[in-house]
Amino acid sequence: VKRGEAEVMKVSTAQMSPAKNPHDLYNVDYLFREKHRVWCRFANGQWHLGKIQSTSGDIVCVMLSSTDEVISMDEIFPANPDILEGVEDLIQLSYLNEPSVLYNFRVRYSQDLIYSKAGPVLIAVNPFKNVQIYGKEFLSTYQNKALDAPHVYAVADAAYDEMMREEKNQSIIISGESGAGKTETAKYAMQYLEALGGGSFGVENEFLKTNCILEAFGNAKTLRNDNSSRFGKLMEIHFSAKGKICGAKLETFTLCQSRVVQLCNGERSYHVFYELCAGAPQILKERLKLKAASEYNYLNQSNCLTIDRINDAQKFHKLMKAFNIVQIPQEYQERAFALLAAVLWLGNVSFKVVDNENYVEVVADEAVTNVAMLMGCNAKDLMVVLSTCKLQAGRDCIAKRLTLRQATDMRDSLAKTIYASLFNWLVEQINISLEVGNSRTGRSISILDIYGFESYKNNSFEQFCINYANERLQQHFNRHLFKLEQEEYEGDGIDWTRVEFKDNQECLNLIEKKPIGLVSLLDEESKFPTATDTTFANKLNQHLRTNSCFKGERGQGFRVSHYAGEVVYDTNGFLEKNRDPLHVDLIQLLSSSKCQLLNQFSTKMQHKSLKSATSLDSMNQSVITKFKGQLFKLMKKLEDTTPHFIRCIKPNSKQLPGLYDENHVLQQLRSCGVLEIVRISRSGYPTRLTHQELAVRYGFILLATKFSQDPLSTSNAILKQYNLPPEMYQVGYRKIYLRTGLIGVLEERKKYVLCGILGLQKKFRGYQT
Ligand code: AOV
Ligand code: MG
Repeated sequence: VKRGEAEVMKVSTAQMSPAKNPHDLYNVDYLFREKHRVWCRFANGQWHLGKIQSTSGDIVCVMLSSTDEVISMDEIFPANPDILEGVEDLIQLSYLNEPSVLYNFRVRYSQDLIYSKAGPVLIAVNPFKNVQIYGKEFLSTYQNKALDAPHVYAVADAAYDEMMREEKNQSIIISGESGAGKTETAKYAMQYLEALGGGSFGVENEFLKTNCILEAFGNAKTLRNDNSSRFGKLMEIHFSAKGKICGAKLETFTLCQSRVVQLCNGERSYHVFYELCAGAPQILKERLKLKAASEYNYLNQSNCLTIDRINDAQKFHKLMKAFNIVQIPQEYQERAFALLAAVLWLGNVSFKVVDNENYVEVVADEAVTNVAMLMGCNAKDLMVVLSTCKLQAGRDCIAKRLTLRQATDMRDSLAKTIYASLFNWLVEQINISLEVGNSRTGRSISILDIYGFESYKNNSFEQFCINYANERLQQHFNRHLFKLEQEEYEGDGIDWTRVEFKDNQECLNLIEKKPIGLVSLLDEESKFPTATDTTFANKLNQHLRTNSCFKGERGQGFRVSHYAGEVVYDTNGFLEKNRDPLHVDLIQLLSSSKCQLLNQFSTKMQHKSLKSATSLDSMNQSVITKFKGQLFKLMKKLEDTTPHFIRCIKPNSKQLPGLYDENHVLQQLRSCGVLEIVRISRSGYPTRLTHQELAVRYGFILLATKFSQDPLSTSNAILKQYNLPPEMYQVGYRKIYLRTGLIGVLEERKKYVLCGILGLQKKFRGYQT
């Protein structure tokens, strides 16, 4: 095809038939007659604009303007007129199809318009650079409602208004794949609410600072995102009757612990370790026996110690400031840093084999003495705990030496336990400082930011948990945007053509179904001491084969078709990570420590292990079951709120500005059903009034005789009286449903009618006098 030449394409007219999408209102004849602009998909998957020249049978001749390549083409879609280029809401597009939507986002993205609407959902395309659309000026513009362009501020504003008006708890639910921009978006939402509701209680200064602490301890560089959240968080902000922030509550979900001890190449452990090594003042460094990050095995195993454009030392100073604002006492800050140093030194503890059965002893070097010093423990006790396990033999307790593998596991287990306890302790401290005074329901906004969907070459237990959480969240999204909406129309008997959407129930069944779902089978297998990752993989294959979202893989893998794409998991380590045993010896060691924090941690753990021992459900302690419980609790909480959805889109996988990878974007738009959402909202009825509400607000126009026993007929009569076009509303059994904008028309006409009546009354009174 030469530039500007007409190309004859073999396109079957069936492919272009309007039946492809009844809502697109396009018609092949019309397209051809009008020399319509169309999108043509080339073999490489890219879309190009062209103009239809003529048709003959199923052959269509299209003029292309942008390529010199020879291509074969097999699909065309109508393009929107120029005037609709880069619209704010996809609802405005005349032709709703993938290339048009992709193009619309591309046009906006190239102008730094990163936010758009897809009906009720805000779409945020990550700019990977600073865009001048935040800060004081924009905050006040949105507060004064002087601007209504799509923005995260507008979403926060709508949530706030609705909360104040309806006295109903709201939620802002942010989703998207890893690195798409959820955490940043959540911070901007918090910033807006802080500006709007700040003032009286002083808490608002604190809750933004909590992000700095949480990110230091809970975020890390992964291959997908330099600042990837490894935990989920729900920030619930409470407001007073006057709409001022009066407190906040932070809830966090499972932190990936294995990152503390084990890293993939090119990834980092939690930021705080590098920040501490780089930024601690000299005195602190000496006290904690700190060295450079490169000296620690836990940090230097992945060939990645720094992040481009990030100054870890500076970040450490910010962290210390945030600690002060959140009012964590100086002595506790130091204890926390000492424990971080202890974790680092633990990674350097080594073992030597002492007999020919591979049993080991701890090497008595600076690493182990430093750990003992930093933990406030006796060095000998520590060495015993790390290299032996206690066995009960009759009345006696004997110590059995551990093998190298067992001892390393024990050491890593201690490091992970300390780190996870420290993280939970920090969350508690933050909550104390944000404490909600006098909270009542109905006046809160919760912002949800979890770890995004992940798919790597090698996916393990962590990815499974993360993707499971995203699958649940996707269902919440589907329920609200597709299911509930359409069920209401259908249940109320109005004329409605169902819009199909990609339901993910089958995948959730695969994971959650009892007694044979992934979670149950994992728990069952974790109980067998002799089970291995291979027996687990076999078990899955044997029981789950019939689920269409599951496929066994050769070796010890399995494949799951998630809503956002297929992921191949490697069962290696699943059982061990799921068991996550609490070693009694470790708990004892912590309770013997002189460090108050470690004592607190051990008391908590003892409490937990006691609880699980007395619990009927012996698998109470399994990581995945706990995770599932947390997720269910979260979903229940969200169900009691009015949701506002934000979908973040990652425009490229290189984390680069200005790069818009169409295929990557398309895959994300498909996985969350953006086109379907727009279709539903376009043909849907966003305003709903019960018949009673309609009668109270607008019924005065009817003569008393027209009021019928049947509320449905009364509503029909009222609407007729206002002379509204019938295609703009529907009357259901319980409610009437109005298309976008119709409520405004009704209000206008009501005013007009009222003015008329008032005028008449005046006249009438004039005659009387
Ligand atoms: P995520 O939360 O969705 O990933 P982040 O919010 O951490 O993603 O965003 C990743 C990076 O994208 C940030 O560090 C910024 O550099 C950039 N970014 C995102 N949003 C914006 C914005 N509005 N303006 C400028 N830069 C932005 V994960 O936590 O990995 O699922 O687990
Ligand atoms: Mg994040």
